[in-house]
Order: sequence, then structure tokens, then C-alpha cells
Amino acid sequence: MLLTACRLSKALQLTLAVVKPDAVANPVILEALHQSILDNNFAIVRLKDLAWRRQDSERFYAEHSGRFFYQRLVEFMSSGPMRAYILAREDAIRHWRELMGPTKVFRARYTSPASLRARFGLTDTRNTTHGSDSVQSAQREMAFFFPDFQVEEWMQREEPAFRLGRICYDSGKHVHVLAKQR
Ligand code: 3AN
Repeated sequence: MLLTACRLSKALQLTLAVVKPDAVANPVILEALHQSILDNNFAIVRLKDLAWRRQDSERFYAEHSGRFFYQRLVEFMSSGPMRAYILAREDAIRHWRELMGPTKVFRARYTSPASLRARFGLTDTRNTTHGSDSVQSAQREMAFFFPDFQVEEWMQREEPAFRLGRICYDSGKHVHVLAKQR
């Protein structure tokens, strides 16, 4: 599949997206989320299925350690398998957060009924997806989940081809690859 709609002059942005354990536990929801990523013109640069130990969860959410929901959050995020993505798109961070919808599921259902959290979220903790909220957090979070991924190298070597739509979707690996690689 060529991303022909994405012939852009502005450099693509990368973001880290996570499908949380509540959604991975339901194969129909996991598939619907994956399809939403494709339908919303994100290119899938990396995909990884993984599970966290409690200490991974505590480290990732250290900034929330004083909050009332922290214990609940770290337990939940280490309670089962997750799926992490590196996504590329123009303004990927903003677009992915818009697609997710507000943190609180009740609010999401009210203000953004088509969002992922409105459609699939269960509670404010079990709210289906995560997305980086700034360029800095995207850098940190991509390194956390994909320590071998080199952002600068990808921007130099692959971003131009991704931006020009010279990619195709590998339906076996569920990621986009440079068209010449196939
Ligand atoms: P977001 O994921 O929308 O950027 P953050 O960064 O404020 O929201 O919160 C991180 C995670 O902490 C949320 N995705 C959610 O799982 C959990 N969380 C945030 N606020 C609450 C809350 N009021 N009650 C329960 N869990 C919450």
C-alpha cells in the first residue's frame, strides 16, 4: 500500500503509541486499533509486543509517582501484554493524541465519541492507549521501548522516502517498509 496522500514537504514526526493491557487482552479491539492507525494515515515504523515488569512500569510513570492513581496505574501496566508502536506522520504527536481522545473515558465518550478511548476504554486507568505528549517525551519513550532505534538515523535514511509515500505495508510484519525492500 502506498501512502499516496502523504506527499508532504514538511518532515514527518515520530511518536510512541502504546496499546495497553486492557485492549491487547481483546483480539478484536487490538485489531480495530491497528486498523485505526492505518486508516488515519500513520506509517508504522516499528511494532513490538511486550510485557512489563512492575519496575518498568514504575520507571516509565515516575513523573506520576505522587498521584492518587499511581499504584493502580503501575499495577495495571504490568498486568499483561502490551503493544508498542513508533508511528510517523506529519504532526504525529498531536494527531495520535487526538485520535486517542481525552484521558478520562467518560469525558472522551462525551466530547470525542469517535476517539479510541471513547470507543474502547473501560476506566480512567484502563483507557486503551498511550501516546507521547511532546517531542521530548516522544524521544524518551521511543528510547524506553525501542532502545535499538536510532531516531537521527531514521530521519536521515528513511524519513524522506516515508514522506514521499515510497513505502508499502508488510502485512506479515504489520509495519511499513521502504518500497524497494520488497
Ligand atoms: P495521558 O495518557 O492522556 O497523556 P497522563 O499522562 O496524565 O494522561 O496520565 C497517564 C496515565 O495515568 C493515563 N493514561 C491513565 O491511564 C492514568 N490516569 C491519568 N489520570 C487518571 C485518573 N484521574 N484516574 C485514573 N487513572 C488516571
